[in-house]
Amino acid sequence: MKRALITGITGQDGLYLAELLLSKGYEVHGLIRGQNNPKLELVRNVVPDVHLHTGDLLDQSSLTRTLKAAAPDEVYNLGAISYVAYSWENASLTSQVTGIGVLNMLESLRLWAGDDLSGVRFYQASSSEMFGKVQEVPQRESTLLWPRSPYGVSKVYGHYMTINYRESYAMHASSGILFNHESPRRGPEFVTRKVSQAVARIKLGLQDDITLGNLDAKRDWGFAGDYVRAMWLMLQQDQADDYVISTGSTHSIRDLLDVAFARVGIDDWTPYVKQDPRFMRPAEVDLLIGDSTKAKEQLGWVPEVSFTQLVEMMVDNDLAEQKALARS
Ligand code: NDP
Ligand code: GDR
Repeated sequence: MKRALITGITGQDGLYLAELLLSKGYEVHGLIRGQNNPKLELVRNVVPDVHLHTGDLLDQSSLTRTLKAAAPDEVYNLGAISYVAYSWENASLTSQVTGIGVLNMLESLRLWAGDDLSGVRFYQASSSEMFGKVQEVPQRESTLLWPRSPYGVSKVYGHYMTINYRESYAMHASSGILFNHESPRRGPEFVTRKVSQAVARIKLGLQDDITLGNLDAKRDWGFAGDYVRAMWLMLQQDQADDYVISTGSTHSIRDLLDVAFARVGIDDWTPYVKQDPRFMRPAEVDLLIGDSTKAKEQLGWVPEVSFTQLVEMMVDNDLAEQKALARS
């Protein structure tokens, strides 16, 4: 039985990945931080078979201790401060967790495994946010990185540190450059979930409107369940490498509003949507669209859920969730 360790187990991707690995017969370990993590109950409900270890990416000895206890064949480093807007307000902390946290994990792996790193494989959660200011359309593995947020800069650090450990120590360390991926488990601070929750509440008469920032930014949105499959596939290859994971289609926030409101029978959303500079960013990533040809050819990976299916899935889930909340 293979063993895997997931950091960021309480997050959207951590839960989907844990479900996937358990379904494949893995023994799954998760790193959980904090004295009384509010997501602990969720993890225990969704994936009760996961073994949890207390630790933090900022506390290297907790990582080394966790590696000793879990003895993983595969490590998926998903833990991060992942909300881009927050990263300007907490730039130093974001750099520590999202950037240096990767180094802490890589060093812990080296300390734990010693000179022979052949028994362990590492996945780093890199991001399309590293592309930032548009240099090439669509973006692929070779596209110049030009991050536009403290989060993006931190991810570039983690990305190159992963490559550096692969080249320096012959580590099986891969980086997935994942474009935005969403699901009913997406945090409510991200725009897709903010919209799907608001649309459900507006439909049910629980909320009057929604206030957003930039409606013109374009993102390549996919389904998180599809994307965790790509993470696993990367660690099953003979050689470690870096892969862009994306759908190859891009949509604006306006397109997102079109599909989400249409799902509840509202064709004109303009009366329900307000804009506030509070939700604008100091620097924006205007256009993301990925070319995942390499992942298709080498991993056999293709996304299965379309943009419309994804948004409708999220709105339907929030309608059911809000109805249940209103009843209780
Ligand atoms: P989430 O924000 O849902 O989850 C982030 C996870 O990181 C949480 O489990 C959180 O735990 C954990 N975490 C935060 N700080 C620390 C810390 N100091 N030590 C250990 N763990 C910590 O993110 P997603 O699931 O959406 O994303 C997973 C990874 O993929 C992240 O690294 C993200 O940056 C990256 N990514 C995500 C994309 C997306 O579109 N979803 C696209 C590209 C990359 P806690 O509950 O304790 O806060
Ligand atoms: P992003 O996701 O920054 O791409 O990072 P987010 O959903 O936060 O923003 C997407 C776009 O929507 C615009 N926007 C708003 N965003 C939020 N959150 N709230 C609003 O009210 C709002 N109005 C407009 C933003 O300006 C932006 O252009 C996500 C995260 O998961 C990262 O961790 C990951 O690395 C990248 O995706 C790929």
